Amino acid sequence: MVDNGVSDSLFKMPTIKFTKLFINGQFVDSISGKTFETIDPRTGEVIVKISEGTKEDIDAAVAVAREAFDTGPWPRMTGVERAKIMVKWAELIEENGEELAALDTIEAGLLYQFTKFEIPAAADMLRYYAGAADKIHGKVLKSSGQFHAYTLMEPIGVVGHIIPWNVPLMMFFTKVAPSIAAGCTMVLKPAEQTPLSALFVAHLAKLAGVPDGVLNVVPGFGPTAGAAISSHMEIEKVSFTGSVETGREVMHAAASSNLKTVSLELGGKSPLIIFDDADLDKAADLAFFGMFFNKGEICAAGSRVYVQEGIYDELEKKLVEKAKACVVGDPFDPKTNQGPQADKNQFDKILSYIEHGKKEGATLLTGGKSIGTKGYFIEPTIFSHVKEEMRITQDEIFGPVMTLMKFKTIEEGIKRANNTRYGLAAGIVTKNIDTANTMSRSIRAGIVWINCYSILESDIPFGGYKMSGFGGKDLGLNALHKYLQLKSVVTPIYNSPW
Ligand code: TXE
Repeated sequence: MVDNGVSDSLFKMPTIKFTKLFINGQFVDSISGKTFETIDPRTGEVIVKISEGTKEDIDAAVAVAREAFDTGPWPRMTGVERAKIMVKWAELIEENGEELAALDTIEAGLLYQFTKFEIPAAADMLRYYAGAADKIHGKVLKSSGQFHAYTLMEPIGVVGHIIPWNVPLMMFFTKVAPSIAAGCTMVLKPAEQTPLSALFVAHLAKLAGVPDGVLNVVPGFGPTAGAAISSHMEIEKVSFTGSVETGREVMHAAASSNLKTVSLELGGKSPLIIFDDADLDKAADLAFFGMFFNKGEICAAGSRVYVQEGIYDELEKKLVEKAKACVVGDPFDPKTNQGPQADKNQFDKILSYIEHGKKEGATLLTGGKSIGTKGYFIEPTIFSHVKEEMRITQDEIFGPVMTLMKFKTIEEGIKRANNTRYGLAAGIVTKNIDTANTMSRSIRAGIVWINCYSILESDIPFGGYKMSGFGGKDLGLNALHKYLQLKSVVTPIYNSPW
């Protein structure tokens, strides 16, 4: 064991096979020949060099995606034909699951035991949208007598996907599965921290029979490759998950280029409200999981925990015990509960928020420090005596930092839960159905979990209210419609005067 908890014997570096841009069904060097390094967050050391896509590479990828959309088979196939290929792709993902899981663990610090769930979930997402691919249709409209009219649902065209690093494969398929089922072609930029699994699944897409040019993956940085997507004149839609600040830039670029449609899934500062009637142990488990799952790098993390006064002291005690017992270390080790933060920026950001919290006068109940001298490990941290206006209560920290607060009445619970510029998710813990119903209707968030937390499945729409985003939800059948557009067709019935 070295001092950051990474055991050499558990170091499972997979052989890295794909490090170049995937354009038109081929792995190619970037036009500039530039590369960048992807980093192992367990050690801060380089894993491998990746070809760095810039504007020229995005242009090349968009050109082939355009060609594939305008003249290629993908948008013209039947839904059943697309579905067969998607199902084959899902099978290949499962067959290569261990290797894919290791790539997300090694780049993003996800627990290996979790990535093994991530793989079948990603494959099922493909199957879910494959099942919808042949059910895309319009409607026959009321005729005026002379005219027959109907609608068609058509793929929107070339799509640009810009995704983050926190759950790389889930993010990839959240965007790609519905858009590819819809018949779109696309260019996807993975986050610079986590390009490996995206490149690997692109290779599997080709093996499954996805035609060249339909799916292009261009790793690179945000201000260059990412901005080239959001400002591209030949991309009809951009779908983005990431920070509010970058979401704004994406919107600006879309507005000042070709007015492409934009979907944004941005951050959150989600409340979990626990009422006096809750089962204490279950509530503590749920609050702990809701906040610390994936080291807090989950946009829906329940980072503001409000506990009703009758059970506050006991619950606080239980949460602190859990945090102290949490094993932070090598994400490949099955005994580990929390791996490293995904990168140095994130690590520094979280530690600086912890310092803010202390300076602002919150009480640090447990944690608050980094662990070891290598890698990006941070103790699970809980603050109490937190005020609503503090930065640790208002800003998305995206790390293992819980703010614990006390409330008295249901009205106060509602008011404080809604006291945020975000509106991604919320959780309620109660045995009282009236309380659950009142809360779920009063909280302004895109998803409300009652007596559970962070349950995300292919058929449950996910996306925010307020500054957590807009432009159509991810997941669910609604997501398919983000990548379709409606056309009306009108024709005279007979004996037309026209
Ligand atoms: O995000 P960015 P970062 C939040 C979380 C985190 C913070 C910063 O609070 O601490 O954002 O993370 C690409 N034009 N979330 O810096 O910058 C970038 O290359 C086009 C919440 O990683 O938003 C990457 O692919 N693209 C979140 C993607 O945008 C640009 C998940 C996300 O990066 C760009 C991640 C530009 N100008 C972070 N600049 C969630 N909602 O789940 C960057 N990118």
